[in-house]
Amino acid sequence: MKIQNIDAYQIYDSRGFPTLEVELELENGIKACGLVPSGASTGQFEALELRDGDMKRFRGKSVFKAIANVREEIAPALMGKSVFEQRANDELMIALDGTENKSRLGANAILGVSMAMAKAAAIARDQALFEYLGNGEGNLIPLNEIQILGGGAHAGWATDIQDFLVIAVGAKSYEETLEITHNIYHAAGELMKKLGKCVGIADEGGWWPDYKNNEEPFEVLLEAIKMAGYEPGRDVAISLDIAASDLYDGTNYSFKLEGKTFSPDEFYDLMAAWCNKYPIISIEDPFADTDFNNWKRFQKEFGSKVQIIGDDLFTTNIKRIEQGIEQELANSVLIKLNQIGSVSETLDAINVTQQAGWLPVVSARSGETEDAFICHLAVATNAGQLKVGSFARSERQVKWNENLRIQRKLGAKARFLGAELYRKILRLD
Ligand code: 2PG
Ligand code: MG
Repeated sequence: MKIQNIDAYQIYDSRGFPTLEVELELENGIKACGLVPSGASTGQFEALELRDGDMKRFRGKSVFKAIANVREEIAPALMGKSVFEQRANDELMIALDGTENKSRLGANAILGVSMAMAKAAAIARDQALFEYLGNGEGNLIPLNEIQILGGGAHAGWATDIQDFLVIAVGAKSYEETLEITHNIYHAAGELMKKLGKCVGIADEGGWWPDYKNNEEPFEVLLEAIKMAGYEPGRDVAISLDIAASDLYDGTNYSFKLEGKTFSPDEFYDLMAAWCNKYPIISIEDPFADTDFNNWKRFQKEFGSKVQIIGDDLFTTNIKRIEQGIEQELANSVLIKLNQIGSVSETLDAINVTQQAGWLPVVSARSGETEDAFICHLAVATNAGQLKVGSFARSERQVKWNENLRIQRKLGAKARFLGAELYRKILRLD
């Protein structure tokens, strides 16, 4: 089944920023689209998102060059190739780009084509995307990590910490995780509004808080969990994305909200104190992407109690993940398609993570689209966990809802492990 045509055009993400949609057509007329997400707290080691930088158009954020690269360079190179040769076609685009970080053609251009190709191939095989990507082996419905309060780069630095999330560790089914999260999200909103602490909605749908320090949100989370009728730690655990690279200047960490500066040792102590004080099951980017000493020490001390996720640390980059595994920097990897820029490399990143006995967490970006590709990716690879921001707004809900559809399609074959999957890396008792 040959690729007959590839086109791209500018669409807009959940922040209203330009991104691109790629439409790929097969010789039999089948068409599929790949919609590219975009981050705000991006890691320095991510593949390059090509933007035009013309301040007269979309404040520099238009993607017309990436679109031209799809039309003028990628499309002619892939014309007539088999759509089922995902890896060879991805490699061809990577070679055509010729740079280490996809900076010539743009990771956004390459990823849009790569995603559209996988979707078109699945349709051509008359399979769901998760079946095609996983060769029929994927059947694990992920446990979700859901944001209740947003901060950092997603909420005008209302808090220095980026994500305050919950994980319904006591849930026995995917539906139950959604019900629990729904109840907590609304309990937290009501509580914060009553106290005058909610000033809006952050980029990923969580509440935009107004607090004086970074610890007050923990109290709200605990209170909201209890108000909703659950026991913190037993039914519902806390998860954090510190996004600490944003807080680090190469020497020290700082909290703008509190006007405090921390040496790396002091910041370590703070992260350790929070993990000891609160029912935290998962923590992402507790340290900067270059602060390997702290990562190593933290994994040694907390790696059997807490899921320690590298996001900016690894940027879905196989070489960086392998380095992390070798040096025992963490026990989990956040997986984002556009950090690396092709479907094949993302599948490889998940595979390397799982081979090491670590847990992958498939993730959306803060700038999302109506595409639910990541749900299929998570189920196809039996990744086990999904992070998609909060439990509100359609660019988020489209993902939570897609999991319900995938589960229906799998029928009796669908599995849900919930918090049991943490037994792979943590001593839960
Ligand atoms: C993150 C993501 C999603 P962004 O840091 O994990 O929450 O944010 O897409 O802005 O990098
Ligand atoms: Mg992150």
